[in-house]
Amino acid sequence: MKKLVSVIMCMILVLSLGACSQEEPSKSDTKATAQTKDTTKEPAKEEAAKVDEPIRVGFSQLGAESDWRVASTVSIKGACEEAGYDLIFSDAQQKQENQIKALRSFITQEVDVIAFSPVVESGWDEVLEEIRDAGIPLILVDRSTDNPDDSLWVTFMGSDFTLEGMKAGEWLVDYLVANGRDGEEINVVELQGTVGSAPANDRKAGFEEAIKANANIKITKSQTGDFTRTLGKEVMESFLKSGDKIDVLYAHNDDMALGAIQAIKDAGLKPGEDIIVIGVDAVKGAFEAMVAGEMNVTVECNPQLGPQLVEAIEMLMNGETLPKWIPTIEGVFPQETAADELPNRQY
Ligand code: GYE
Repeated sequence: MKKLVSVIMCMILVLSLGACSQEEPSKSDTKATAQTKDTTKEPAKEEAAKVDEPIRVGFSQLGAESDWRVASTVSIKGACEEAGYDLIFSDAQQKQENQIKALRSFITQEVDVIAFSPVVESGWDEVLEEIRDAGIPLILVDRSTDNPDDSLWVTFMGSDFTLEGMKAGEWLVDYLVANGRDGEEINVVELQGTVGSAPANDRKAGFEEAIKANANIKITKSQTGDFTRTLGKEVMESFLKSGDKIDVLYAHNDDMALGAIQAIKDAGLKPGEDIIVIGVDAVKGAFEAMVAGEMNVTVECNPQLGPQLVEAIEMLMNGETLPKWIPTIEGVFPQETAADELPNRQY
């Protein structure tokens, strides 16, 4: 496929510039600029046959730990299928070593494009270089890495997790003021996402930044629940068992918040009233909990990245240059908006 794009690019260059290199085009040629985009209009007969060869995409998903993740997988598989791609999909079950294995197998299979959602931020340097050396374009989906060399990937598409954390913290500050509780000692317990992951690191930092001017709001306990409902419940149970005063739960995703809501109820308390519950993701379950009055707010994080991924792959295959970051646009949904919004939620 990429060879074809390059051949077509050359054909156009012959027409427009009267010259074309006979050299074997390299895979990175697919990253050339957009001026050759219309060249596919009238391909020669044998080239037309190759146009039909499906684009081969290797996608390494990090797991299936939350409703968000499941929705993201559905979106990616659906969009790739609709685009007619040959998708090689691999689920790493939250294990970095499984992702590295999958990435190496995509290199061996010489796919046209590799896309992946890194489970944690660190530890990818070697495999990212192997992908670059193989000349396969790489797209980071949903989570980024801490490697400072952004020439290793074509684009990162996903959310601003720091901003999401800030929105959660700002909502809390405003909510306390609106309810006449500003100045009151407020103890927040935090359920962190997967240790070392970009959304856990950044949602923590963003929230802390947003509350830091309010000395009365303190994070008194903070532990990972690995983004799962089961651990969210277990960790919240242990927080509650300590007997310390808890005013607010800030969970880095809705699944952990929903698990914690169960723990709060089991302890004979009213989630959403006795303890303010803040989540992130805006999955359907959070809206149901808000309608039931058991959760106070969720900050949106959009998992429907499939169509964006396909759009990026098409641009790449057409030789267009992609922006280094394709950010996702997201909102905040407080409890009072939940009943109206619930019917619109697709995941
Ligand atoms: O918030 C959480 C999931 O990386 C943005 O991962 C994603 C996060 C999402 O497990 O629910």
